[in-house]
Amino acid sequence: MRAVARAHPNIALIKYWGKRDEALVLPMTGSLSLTLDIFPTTTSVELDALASADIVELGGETARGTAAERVTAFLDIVRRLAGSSVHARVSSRNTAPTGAGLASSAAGFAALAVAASAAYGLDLDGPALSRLARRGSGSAARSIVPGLAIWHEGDDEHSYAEPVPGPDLGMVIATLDARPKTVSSRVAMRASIDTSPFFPGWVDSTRRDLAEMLQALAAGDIERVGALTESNALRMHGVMAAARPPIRYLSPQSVRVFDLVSELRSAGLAAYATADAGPNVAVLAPAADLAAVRDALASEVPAAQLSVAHAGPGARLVGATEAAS
Ligand code: 2P0
Repeated sequence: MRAVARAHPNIALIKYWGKRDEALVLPMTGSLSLTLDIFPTTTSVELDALASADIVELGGETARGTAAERVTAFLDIVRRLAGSSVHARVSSRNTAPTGAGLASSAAGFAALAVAASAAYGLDLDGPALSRLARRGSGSAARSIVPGLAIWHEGDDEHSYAEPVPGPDLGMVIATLDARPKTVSSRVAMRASIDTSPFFPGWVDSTRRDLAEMLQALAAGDIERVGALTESNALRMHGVMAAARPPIRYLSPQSVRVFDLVSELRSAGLAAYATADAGPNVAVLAPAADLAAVRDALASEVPAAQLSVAHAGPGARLVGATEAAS
């Protein structure tokens, strides 16, 4: 069987930073994100009864080392669920600019979860797909879901993402530095748990932020949604700044964008900044204001590559699943 799936990246408004269980990828807290409509990843999975190992191709090149091992470990989970020992050919293509900090592992493992489960004949509903995607990369659990998504903390059975209603929000992604990061988020999360004295405070305050965010979204209170988004991101960066040795992903240019976004607010635009495990900044705004935010940033930070994103679709099969020829 062969199946092809497509998924989009997501950016968290309330961040996932720290695992309670590394093997099952269970988060310390819930998180909440917006799946975007730009930079999709398309992945095909084809079963090959004659192959003696999985064959993994990423961006047209044969994957080796950790990247290939993560895909094979993920397929092992799918095979266990399907009661199969057949290997697969996986081919995945990512459209985000390399190193854009656009959670390509989220889109990648969400697309792989949908394609692999279909190819192996599993019939999984949304929560089951999200639980499966989570095993590949935590944030992938959220890219299964369209638009606003909450990923619940909890045990293996209950830790999945599901849609959350809310206002029509989008993001302007400011890519400031496309070089790959030197510390992976997986390693940085572990260092934060092990050495940052602020980590317990992060867990408590993020749980409160998440509850408050759900109320603000339900009320359509964009100012509250934005203020929580910006504050939660800076708290995450504060937690890792307090690790030993310290971890800092934000660059002087990132900080400059946070300042510019604050100036945009003074000028009357509802714009709020967030940043993940890298120097690039995502600016949250009502969908109707995204073009104005992009134009304002374009004149102030001409070196940044700016991409406008609206709420995007959840991971899904593209075309019919078919018997391999
Ligand atoms: C997030 N990040 O909520 C946070 C904010 C980065 C900063 O989820 O170890 O690639 O594969 O579960 O999902 C990035 O972490 O980590 C991430 P793993 P993942 O979007």
